[in-house]
Amino acid sequence: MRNHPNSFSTLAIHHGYDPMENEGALTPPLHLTSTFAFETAEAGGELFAGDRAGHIYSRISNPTCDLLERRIAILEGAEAGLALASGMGAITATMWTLLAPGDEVILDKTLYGCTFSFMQHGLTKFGITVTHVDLTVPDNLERAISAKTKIVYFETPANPNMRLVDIQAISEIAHANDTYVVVDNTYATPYLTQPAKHGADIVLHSATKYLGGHGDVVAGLLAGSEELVSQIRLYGMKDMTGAVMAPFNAMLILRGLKTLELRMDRHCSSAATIAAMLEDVPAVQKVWYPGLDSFEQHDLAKRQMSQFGGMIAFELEGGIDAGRNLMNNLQLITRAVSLGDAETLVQHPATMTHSTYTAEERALHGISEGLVRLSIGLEGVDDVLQDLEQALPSTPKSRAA
Ligand code: 7XF
Repeated sequence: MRNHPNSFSTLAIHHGYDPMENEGALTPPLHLTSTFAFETAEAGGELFAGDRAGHIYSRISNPTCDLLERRIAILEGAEAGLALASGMGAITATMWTLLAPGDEVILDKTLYGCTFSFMQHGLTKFGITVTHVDLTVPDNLERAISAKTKIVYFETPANPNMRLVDIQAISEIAHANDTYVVVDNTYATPYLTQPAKHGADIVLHSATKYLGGHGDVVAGLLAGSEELVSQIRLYGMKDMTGAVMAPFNAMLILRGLKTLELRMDRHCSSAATIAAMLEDVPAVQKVWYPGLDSFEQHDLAKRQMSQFGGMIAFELEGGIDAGRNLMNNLQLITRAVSLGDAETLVQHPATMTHSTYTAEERALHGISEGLVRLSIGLEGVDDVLQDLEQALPSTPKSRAA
């Protein structure tokens, strides 16, 4: 096996695959098959009983998905991985597996809109209590956690307002209370933060975003211990949601992972440049980017992230109307939801990704109505800067000709 376990990119490109075991094919084969033949009737029975290793049916496992699962596990520093149909598939399969009526889930205040909706309106229909706690202050968890609490769940950085949660501090409190920690690592990716190494039990992703990286696939991934991941595979994914990843999509994510490190370096350096420019514009009221000295949790960002990511949130003087004007004035930057693509994308959370919250809920959960979200892409940074500058109400002093 040509494994060089020290480098992120080397693992992302080589781990778990040897061309010489596959007729020399450089690119792993795409196993487009729904079902797998059994050598004998007895062998089929043994596979079902779990007494023999192998594949049965692609709603349980598939060799192309299996390679991707091994790659996300090693990149996250976890024992096992699981490939699912979407980020929401990863989230729902995890929750349906670990929870039972009577349990409580403690959530951070800010979550992606559909995650919030699933927890708030979905889980609560089935006798599960959902409690939102400001997890940016770990002591708040200490006060809120009880014998009923089964899972502590959060995003870091959170979509859309970039708040960070101290994974290690939260995990210590949760584990002292026999509670699982589930972290949505979509914004950071394992290249910037490996939550399992800070104590998270399950790390999950919308692989639609940076991991795929090209805006051509909807997919989800998760990683954790063999035991938990196997439970989620055989229950949450196989029976409760059926949210299985298609082998073709696994191939696209495997391809995306090969360049994750390169792409993230570019996303991060361009975002840092653009965040600094925005902060310099008089019409910009506030910029949220973990790499800025002005970012409230900058110290935690430096401890927990190797770089500060490709996402920026900001608010203009004049709130939502000014934000909409800016969005409509952009010529290169594309008005679209999703993130982590090669194209720089802009969207308005209150009316788009976070419109699943009511206005009152957004106020309670720290999602301001005027917030504009940028996903910085891979274009030449000067072109992105220029587009923002021509669309903003006034040119920043430091870049004025
Ligand atoms: O099911 P999906 O692959 O779309 O992933 C859901 C999801 C889970 N966690 C985070 C942190 C996410 O950002 C997402 C999807 N967010 C997109 C966005 O915020 O633009 C969805 C477009 S409405």
